Amino acid sequence: MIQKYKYGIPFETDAVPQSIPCAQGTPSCGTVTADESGFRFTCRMSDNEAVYGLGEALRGINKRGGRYVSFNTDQLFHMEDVLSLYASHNFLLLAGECPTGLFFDYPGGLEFDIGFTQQDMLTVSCKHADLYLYIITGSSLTDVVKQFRHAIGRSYIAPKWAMGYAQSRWGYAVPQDFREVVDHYRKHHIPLDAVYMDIDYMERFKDFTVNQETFPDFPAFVSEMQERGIHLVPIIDAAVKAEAGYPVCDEGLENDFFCTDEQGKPFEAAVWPGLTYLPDFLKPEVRQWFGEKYHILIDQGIEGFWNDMNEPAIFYTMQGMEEFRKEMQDFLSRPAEEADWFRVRSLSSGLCGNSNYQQFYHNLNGERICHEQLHNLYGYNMTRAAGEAFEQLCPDKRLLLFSRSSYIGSHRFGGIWTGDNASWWPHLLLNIQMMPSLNMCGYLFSGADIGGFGADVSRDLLLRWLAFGIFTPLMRNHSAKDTRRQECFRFEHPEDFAHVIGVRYRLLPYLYSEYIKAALNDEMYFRPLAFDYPEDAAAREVEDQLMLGDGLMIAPVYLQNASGRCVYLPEDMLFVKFLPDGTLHQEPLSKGLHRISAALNEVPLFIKKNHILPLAAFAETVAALDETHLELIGWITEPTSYTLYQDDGLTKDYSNPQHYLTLTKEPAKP
Ligand code: MIG
Repeated sequence: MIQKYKYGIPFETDAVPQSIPCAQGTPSCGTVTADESGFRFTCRMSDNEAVYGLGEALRGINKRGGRYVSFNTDQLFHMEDVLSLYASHNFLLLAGECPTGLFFDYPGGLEFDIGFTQQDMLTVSCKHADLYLYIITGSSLTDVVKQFRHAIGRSYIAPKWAMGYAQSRWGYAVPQDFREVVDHYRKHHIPLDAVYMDIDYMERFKDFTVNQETFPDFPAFVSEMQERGIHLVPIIDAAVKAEAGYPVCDEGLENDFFCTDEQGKPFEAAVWPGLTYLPDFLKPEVRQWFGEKYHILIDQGIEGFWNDMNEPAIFYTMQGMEEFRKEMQDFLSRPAEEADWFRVRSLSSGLCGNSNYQQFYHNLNGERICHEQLHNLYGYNMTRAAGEAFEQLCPDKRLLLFSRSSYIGSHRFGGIWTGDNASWWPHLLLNIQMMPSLNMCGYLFSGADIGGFGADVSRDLLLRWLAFGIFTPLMRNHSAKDTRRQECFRFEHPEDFAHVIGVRYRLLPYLYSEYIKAALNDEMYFRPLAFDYPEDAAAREVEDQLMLGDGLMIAPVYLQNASGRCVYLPEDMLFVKFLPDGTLHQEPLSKGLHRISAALNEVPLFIKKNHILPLAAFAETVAALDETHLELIGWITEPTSYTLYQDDGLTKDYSNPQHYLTLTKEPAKP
């Protein structure tokens, strides 16, 4: 059951398209105070009551014991004590006696204190008491999530090719950079379906342009890549370069499509292109206008995009620079003082700070609203602009779309990647822990930068990360400029990488089937063990293993120099290891604790007893997969079946019964 409570005058975020009448009275769970001083929800938690949710947030699967702030931030350092990442996924799931979901539909900064200040207290608070609170109760954690997911609407579905392995790197600039990547991948028979284009393909970082000097015939280059089985996926940044004669800028100015400053003039902020304007994506007409621009690249053969910098990220404003210069002049005009160092340091880092969000406005239905109050909706509405436009531009075709910033609601239009992580071992674990939380909030097509974005990767970290990344719907290796080159072929024994990535393709019939079914049925693709085994106290505390779809459990190795790990089996399972020679190690294991070994070039997974895992033969692209000949593996003691979803991977005829195949397997004769 979902109950919706209204406080003050909420902004309509469209996070919940399902119409739910507002309940009267006070919520059945917790205590609310809502007045001029703000909004505050408090609720006592019982000992050991786990709290799940928050989607893209730091720390473990169980969020208890921490603080979190929903305030979308271009966050370069994902450390344990950082409170905000790029997203606001204000959904919590209390795993007490009666599983309860809470969704705070509030577009500004929102704070969660989940037993941090006081161990048994949950407090959620914000400055303005204008919001909707949804309280969802159900028979189980899974049931609550399903109801919530149903209310927020069906998750975006990516084309199948987008589940192939992809290589990306900030710095690829000229055709040769892309050709080199593809040449090496093909030479070493490491599967590859896509190469991402970061900002350097554009003409001076102008959205919807392609640098004509470096790509004189872009459509020809796109089709050259397509002929080699490669999809190019360009980036689009939120901000539009302020430059007379650049059509996107001119049109935006003519039509008042940009956010404005205090004086009502288009607000200027600097990002990669230099000074830019910020499209006011909260206006439907701006979404339509900006969304249609994607056709410029679609017409040249492009089938997918990633939207970046849409928190929105701001490096500085001219006003901020002016103040900075004044301070510097004052500093230079007199002898140095001890405190100067601290002042100068905070001055320059403060330029890109959150104070910028108070300085510009959205103009909606004749009302001027300060950006800060609607801040968390910006990236959502950029994704929505593209998603809505794709429905118009190519109604029958799935395009790839994912974003950096998000708010619940954007999951209907695109996926997300989890931003600028680093090549640190703990970020591999973070990736594992974040995935089920994202699924709770509707983000199924998602993944982290495999190998880590910042810092220098090591070969073993990349291999271990890939051995987890093969399970995430978005499987992309991406890294920052000036870090160690991270393409698989740069390391010793590329055949090990070919093998590990190859397992993704062997599993793809199952992974794709589970991904689509999860989207169509409002289910989670990745689940914490606690969801499937709520009565099992040991399973409830597992933070480094995940259930995946119908019959799988995964337990990735995420520590350096480990030749294996301990795994808790909540029931009897078949331990399967994909060995580098292409064969499988299969070993039935009984419920309980086990220590398994897994070399760097091996991929371990577990299949629940009496469940089937279909496997395809190795292929180098999704298009080359032979899905008519599937090997069925499993520890089968009774006749067992599996419903496999298969379609063309590109159109949207999801409900066609012909897409559902029943695979059956009989126990082996003694
Ligand atoms: O200020 O486009 O998260 O994936 O490579 C950095 C360059 C801007 C941030 C993205 C990252 C991307 C980078 N971008």
